[in-house]
Amino acid sequence: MLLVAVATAGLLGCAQKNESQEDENEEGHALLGVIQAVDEEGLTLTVAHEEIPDFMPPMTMVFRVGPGDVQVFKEGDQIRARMIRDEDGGFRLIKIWKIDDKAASEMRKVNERLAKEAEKLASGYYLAEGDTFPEFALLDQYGNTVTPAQYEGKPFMLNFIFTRCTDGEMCPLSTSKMASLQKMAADAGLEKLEFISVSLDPQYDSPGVLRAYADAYGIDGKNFKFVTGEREAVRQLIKTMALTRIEADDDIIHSLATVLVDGDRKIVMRSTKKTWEPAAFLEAAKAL
Ligand SMILES: [Cu+2]
Repeated sequence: MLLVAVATAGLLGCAQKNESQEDENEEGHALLGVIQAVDEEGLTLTVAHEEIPDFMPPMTMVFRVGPGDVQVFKEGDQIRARMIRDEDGGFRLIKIWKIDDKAASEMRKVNERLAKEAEKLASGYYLAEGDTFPEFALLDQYGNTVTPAQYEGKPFMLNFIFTRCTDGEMCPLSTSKMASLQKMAADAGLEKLEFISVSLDPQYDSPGVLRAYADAYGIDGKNFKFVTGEREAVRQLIKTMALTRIEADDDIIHSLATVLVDGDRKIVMRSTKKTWEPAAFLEAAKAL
């Protein structure tokens, strides 16, 4: 067991401490701490954590983490996570999120506007071609905030996926097609076109999980952001796109929406089919 006892009481005084998105029945223990070291090769984070009530006093420990987590986080980051035990008894952190009150409050302001836009839609209505894509603020696979406002003057492709999706015809195929469209656009000299994939599973898809997912597909993250964040913001986005999303056991049953948005944030092309064609979107993007 990799335990180093260090007093770390009172490390975190932030408001965000209590704003985790955890459910009562989530596995493991809620953990708050500060990263002391990142081991990229060993895939571990050394974290000085606060007391875990009824389980562990404050101490500094080495935790196993995912391959994306060692890319996203750095020494000094304040984090919240879930601590679980691997089968061999080793401690692992999952669902790791950086605590950043300033960024969180700025994102919340944007997402309040998103909620207002979603509320304005009468029931049964969604944003279609010709409508303005709503504002949102989510975190990408680098831990940076993404909002459509950052894309002013640049068209973007946007779709919805989640990393644990096992239906080969749904998310895995969509991601492959987005990745090939990214290549096709680059080959066509369409440098302005950007790509955004919104996670349908923000509770599981932390920035580190999305980082590992993008890497597994060999995706160049320069103009392709996988985003996640506030569950409520994702829910509102789903509503504006009229997506189905039903949680069933460990799975999420969902429909698809793939849109092309122009530099003025107007939706110019929208498909809800599994069979959406990258070539058709490429042609539409070329015409912008
Ligand atoms: Cu899926």
